[in-house]
Amino acid sequence: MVQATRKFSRLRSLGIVTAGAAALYMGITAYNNQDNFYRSFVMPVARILPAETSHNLAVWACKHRLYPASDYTDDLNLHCSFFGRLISNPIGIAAGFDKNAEAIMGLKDLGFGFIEVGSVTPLAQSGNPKPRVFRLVDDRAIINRYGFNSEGHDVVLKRLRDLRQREDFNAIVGVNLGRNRDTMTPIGDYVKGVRTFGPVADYLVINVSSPNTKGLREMQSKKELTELLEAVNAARGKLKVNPNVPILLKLSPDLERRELIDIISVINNKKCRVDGLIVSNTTLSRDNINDISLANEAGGLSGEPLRERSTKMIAQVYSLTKGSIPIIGVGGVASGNDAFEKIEAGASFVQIYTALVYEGPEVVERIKSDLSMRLSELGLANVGRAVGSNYSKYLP
Ligand SMILES: Cc1cc2nc3c(=O)[nH]c(=O)nc-3n(C[C@H](O)[C@H](O)[C@H](O)COP(=O)(O)O)c2cc1C
Ligand SMILES: *[C@@H]1O[C@H](CO)[C@@H](O)[C@H](O)[C@H]1NC(C)=O
Ligand SMILES: *[C@@H]1O[C@H](CO)[C@@H](O)[C@H](O)[C@H]1NC(C)=O
Ligand SMILES: CC(=O)N[C@H]1CO[C@H](CO)[C@@H](O)[C@@H]1O
Repeated sequence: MVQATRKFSRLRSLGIVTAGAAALYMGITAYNNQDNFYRSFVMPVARILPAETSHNLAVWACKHRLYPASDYTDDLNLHCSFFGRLISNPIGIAAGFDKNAEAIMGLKDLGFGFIEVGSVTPLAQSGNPKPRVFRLVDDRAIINRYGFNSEGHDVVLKRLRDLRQREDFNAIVGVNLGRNRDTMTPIGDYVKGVRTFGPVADYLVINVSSPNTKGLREMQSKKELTELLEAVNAARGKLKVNPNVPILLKLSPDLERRELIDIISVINNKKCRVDGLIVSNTTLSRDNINDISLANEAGGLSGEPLRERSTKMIAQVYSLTKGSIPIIGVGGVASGNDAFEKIEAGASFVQIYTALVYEGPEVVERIKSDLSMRLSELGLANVGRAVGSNYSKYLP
């Protein structure tokens, strides 16, 4: 037993050293442009490590800009307007990768058109006990129950301010706002988030992710959402700097159609207006999972098993809003085709997270070039032309 433990711990430290070396090596091989380097070398090494350690290592590598900067030039057909700002492509990194805004420049190097950091909670909090992240490798999926570990507003605000001072800063950065676990004033936490990050963010995100236990509570939740959105809108209106910062609402893929209709009726109310919707967060469902040993882990599921569910929900939201509110589509996107499906279902922009873990940083370039080619083949001059172009295909 002791023997085995010692062996395991030696293996683990070896893994950490090797993966660290691999991260460094990636910087060195930048110029060799080795295609499957990540999939054939880094990923197998990283797999030895606990999922959270690899995540931290990946953030660390981005922070120190060890990944080779992408030399792919975004085709003109990918250029688009993002809430009034021009971005060179519609592919972003989803919330939860760079929770504390440490790796923005490195993520920009990978070729993302926009970057979402967070979720950030007002006070620092450590989240759930470990282990709390699980790789379902054969399913190309992740289950996480981080529980919103965050360094808190002050630390993240300082990082964003410092970043904006830099001469070479040119990224579009959204901040995903969280609430503290033990807060007595959830709405107050989001209001604080708006006040703190409104002036330094290109957009803000709040979540209505947690699906209700139906029935009685529905009226209640409609009222709560109204209060929340009125409060954050009012807080934004009072900002001296950036009072028009876009506010986006991130939705759970587990909402029922009736709940979706309720949410949309709330945001149609002028005082509760939001500028965009993010569809979707992780799911609590365990459909389409092969790895039954991990399927019972509590937490939100992301990656391939979430893909279709999220695309269908995008189509529903698009049809309910008649395309009047931009949608960021997220959930299981790992290829140009996956991104195109989200777009034809109604998304104006697309985010990824889990695919980065399985495919490596090169996936960003691959998604962009395949998407661009697809648009050309279809004779579409710009990605905007494809938005919602076939949403009914994804409706029930
Ligand atoms: C490890 C992990 C942590 C996440 N943390 C957050 C978070 O803090 N806030 C949030 O809004 N979404 C979070 N997400 C959800 C992602 O932003 C995204 O909505 C979801 O993973 C679906 O996209 P994907 O299938 O491309 O990963 C997290 C996802 C993962 C895998
Ligand atoms: C996302 O979904 C998970 C469960 O799937 C939930 O715990 C979490 O609060 C949701 N919201 C955000 C912002 O991640
Ligand atoms: C919608 O998708 C279907 C099935 O893939 C395809 O046959 C059809 O041409 C598409 N329509 C448009 C307008 O893109
Ligand atoms: C990050 C964060 O604050 N997530 C919250 C999303 O909304 C649900 C329901 O209000 C909360 O339980 C989560 O903590």
